[in-house]
Amino acid sequence: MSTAGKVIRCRAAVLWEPRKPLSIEEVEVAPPKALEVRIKIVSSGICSSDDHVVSGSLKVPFPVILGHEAAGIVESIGDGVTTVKPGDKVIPLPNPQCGKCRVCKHPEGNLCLKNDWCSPGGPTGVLQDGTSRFTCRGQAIHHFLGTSTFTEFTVVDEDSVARIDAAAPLEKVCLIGCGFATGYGSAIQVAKVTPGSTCAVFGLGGVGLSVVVGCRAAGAARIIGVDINKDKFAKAKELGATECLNPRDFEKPIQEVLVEMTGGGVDFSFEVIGRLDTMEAALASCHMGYGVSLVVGVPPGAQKLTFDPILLFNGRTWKGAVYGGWKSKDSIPKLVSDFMAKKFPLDPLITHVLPFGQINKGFDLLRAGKSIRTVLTF
Ligand code: CND
Ligand code: ZN
Ligand code: ZN
Repeated sequence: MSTAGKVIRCRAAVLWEPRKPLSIEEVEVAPPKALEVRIKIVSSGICSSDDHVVSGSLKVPFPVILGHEAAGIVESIGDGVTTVKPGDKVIPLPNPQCGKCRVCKHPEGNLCLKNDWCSPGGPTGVLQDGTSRFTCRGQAIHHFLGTSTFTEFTVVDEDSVARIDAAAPLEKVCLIGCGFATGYGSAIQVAKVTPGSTCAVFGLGGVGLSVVVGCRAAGAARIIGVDINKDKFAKAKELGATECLNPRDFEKPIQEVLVEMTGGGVDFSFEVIGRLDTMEAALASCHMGYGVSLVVGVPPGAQKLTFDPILLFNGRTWKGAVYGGWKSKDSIPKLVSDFMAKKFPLDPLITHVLPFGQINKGFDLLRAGKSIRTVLTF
């Protein structure tokens, strides 16, 4: 029997307040309003950005349903939706592409002004019409990054969903919804890594390893992975890192080690952790005169950086970008096609697959540094 137009009762992981476990609850998911899409989630990765909310370092309105790296199937659509239809395989987009705002119209920009992240005063946790589609125990539950994928069903704005190849394996391509797209795009199209170049990647989690994959695809000659967890090194080398360093093995700061071992500094560096000290270390690791450093890790809330501006004056470039610079609705389907054409792997990034009900175990594995990506299956 069709569920279109009806409220769906299903299981979702609700985070009632920070620093608590997620709670599997029965929630009500309202039908999509005009220009909205209801999606049956099939798989969802756990990204560090979800954990930043749990730990309290990323501030969003509570209670909330987290999750933003997923794949699913359209269950029903609201009035006026033209780009997807029921039955389509889709990826929800934590960075939307409205196609109409100033950033979407700019050839280089991708941080759509409809992204809830850009709301003046911080994230609102609601869809574009200003309301939520989730309730639990009589209370409205907030959305996260316009996606909320730790639930059997979610509702998103049409700007926040892309139809993908009907043959795509959803339990893998969910990683293209955030971590892979972010890391890979940061290397190939934000930094624009050049053939023969030397790169340093700080942080070898799911996003950092995707930067490594991007650096290799761009033809970098030397890719130096930096992480305090040496257990990440084998996978980094499998994916293209030529060397790996643990800053704790050295007396001097890691930026000095990198400058020495590269004869003056790297061409491109990436901070993929989300810490102020490593952001500055990554910048200082670049060669003066032309080095480019990219901030990919989400900055910790309410903290400021002091750094020596001579680093910039001397010709280094410091950039940042969300979502790998991709204009999401246009690019995500192409990335899925590239995966289907075997242009890059995703399997090495998936270290664990767990049923949705074990979501807290998935977060524990991430925090303990034991997983790259856990994919939850529904
Ligand atoms: P994950 O936690 O898997 O990886 C982080 C890695 O950093 C781990 O391997 C740690 O061992 C390592 N690390 C921690 N501290 C240090 C240190 N002091 N020096 C060296 N290495 C260290 O995280 P992830 O890969 O899922 O995400 C990485 C960051 O990217 C995180 O901040 C996340 O929020 C962010 C991100 C950004 C975007 C975007 O659009 N820009 C999208 N998704 C995630
Ligand atoms: Zn836009
Ligand atoms: Zn993410």
